[in-house]
Amino acid sequence: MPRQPATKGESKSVRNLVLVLGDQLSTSLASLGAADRSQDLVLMCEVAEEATYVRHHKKKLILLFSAMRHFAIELEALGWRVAYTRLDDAGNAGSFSGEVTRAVGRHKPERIIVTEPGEWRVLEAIRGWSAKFDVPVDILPDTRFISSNGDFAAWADGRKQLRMEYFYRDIRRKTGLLMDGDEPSGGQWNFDHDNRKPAKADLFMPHPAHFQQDRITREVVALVKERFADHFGDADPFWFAVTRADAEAAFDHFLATGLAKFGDYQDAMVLGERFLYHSLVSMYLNCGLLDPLAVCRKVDAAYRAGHVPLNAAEGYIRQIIGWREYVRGIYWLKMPDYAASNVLGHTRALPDFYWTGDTQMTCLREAITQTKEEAYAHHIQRLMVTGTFGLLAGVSPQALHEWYLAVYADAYEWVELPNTIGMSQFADGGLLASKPYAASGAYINRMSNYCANCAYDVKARTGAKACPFNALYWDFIARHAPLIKSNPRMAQMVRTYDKFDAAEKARIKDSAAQFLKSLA
Ligand code: FAD
Ligand code: DLZ
Ligand code: SF4
Repeated sequence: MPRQPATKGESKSVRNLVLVLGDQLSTSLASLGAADRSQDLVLMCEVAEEATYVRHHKKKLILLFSAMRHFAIELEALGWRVAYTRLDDAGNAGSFSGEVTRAVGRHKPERIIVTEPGEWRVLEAIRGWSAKFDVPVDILPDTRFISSNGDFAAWADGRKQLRMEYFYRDIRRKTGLLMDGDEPSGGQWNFDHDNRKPAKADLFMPHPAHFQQDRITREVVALVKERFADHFGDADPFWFAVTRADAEAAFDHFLATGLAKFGDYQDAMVLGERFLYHSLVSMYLNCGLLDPLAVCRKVDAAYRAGHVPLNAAEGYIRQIIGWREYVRGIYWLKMPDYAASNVLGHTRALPDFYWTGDTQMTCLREAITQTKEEAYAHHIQRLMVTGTFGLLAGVSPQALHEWYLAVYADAYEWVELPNTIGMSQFADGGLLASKPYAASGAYINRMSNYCANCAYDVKARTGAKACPFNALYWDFIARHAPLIKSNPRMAQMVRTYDKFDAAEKARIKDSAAQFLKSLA
């Protein structure tokens, strides 16, 4: 049983103060590499401001606070002195700036060292500390990413379109992952055309590894239930990994049970099957318990050993060294203005059912209910169910951004914001996505068995019983035709809409309006 981390650093003199944030739980951190464990003091703090700037899902709070407490113990075992402030400690100042103020007053360090944070908001605060405390502050690059912000800016410079595929190929070359000399393994960079199979409910579905709670986690569960009772989501059952060893075990379990079919079924959705062949490791990668490159090397090795097919290995590695790195590059290239992007001018309030799952639409009810219970939904549920519905209904991208940031255990602004604003809502006008992810109910019907179990008729375009995605989709095409008709991937849909007769167009408009009215 691990012991509790110290709540106060020893009073011995301190040279540098090394601030380690809750999503920096990696021993390879640049700030730790620049510090000296015999003279420097690590500061870690649980603070109310981070827990409440959006009302994070209870499971995310439990994961982070427990993983932070375990990481402090790991650091102490490695010989670091750690000053750890728990959320309920007397005198907790409630914010990073407040806790650093206390630590600077107590220890009078010569310098503060920190690895760059994952959010613009926090970076802005840290940039003010040197003047505020009259102590130099070293902000070091986050070397846990393969591409630095400077590398991405250099890649983006002068390009008209920032397409992920070309960025991804460069990272393949840089890392040697799935490369045979200068050529991609199998002679192709991308096997996505093999990866669009709808899963059948009677396939064998693996389940993610579950972990027992230890004393630290049980205390954190109680703390979060008491302090954050009004936050979205269920605290129980909590079975996530909270240590590096368990996160690695979770990934190894996926490697053995899920990876081989990841490619084939990554876009599939099945009623009652919440995880399918997905890995559920974004929450560990994003808080530092897993190293992205190490994970990809294991996948590469599994392919080379003949344990998994190439379309699975390539599809999986692309998500991590491609999409994950790319969206982070976009975030730091385009912030702070990116957060306010709203090219389509959408302003509708977020429907209440995003918080309750109380809707007759089976696809949305499934995605939202599992989000509430698991703090997890897979990519296609986020993109093509909750995301597409928000897009078609004209919900404010900023309201959706706040929702996605609050409800998932893996959500941090650097990764969530470009996925929501750019990929899902097309609010950046196509910087990130080549077309809006607008689709009628036919897409969900093709990729899932939701529609066969829904109160609405996926084949009907208009009327009270028609799948709401259908009228909303054509209404979206009609509303945004001036903007999207010049997009080669959307022009055909605009032409199809134009061919509908006036009566059908009126029915579409009326059905969409009636449905949206019912949401209010
Ligand atoms: P798998 O399907 O097993 O994929 C493997 C890994 O690839 C993931 O763990 C993740 O690290 C990475 N990955 C896959 N797709 C993406 C992507 N589009 N962007 C970045 N990394 C990706 N991901 C987050 O980590 N945090 C978020 O807050 C987040 N918000 C999202 C919001 C929206 C609207 C959308 C459409 C996607 C969002 N994603 C986010 C991306 C993706 O949905 C999750 O990374 C994925 O569902 C995590 O589940 P998994 O670990 O089982 O992933
Ligand atoms: C997300 C989060 C939460 C909920 N709580 C804390 C915390 O109490 N202490 C901490 O150091 N970090 C926390 N985090 C992660 C930070 O919000 C994250 O480091 C910043 O958003 C920058 O990515
Ligand atoms: Fe969703 Fe429409 Fe299918 Fe119902 S019929 S599950 S609302 S796509």
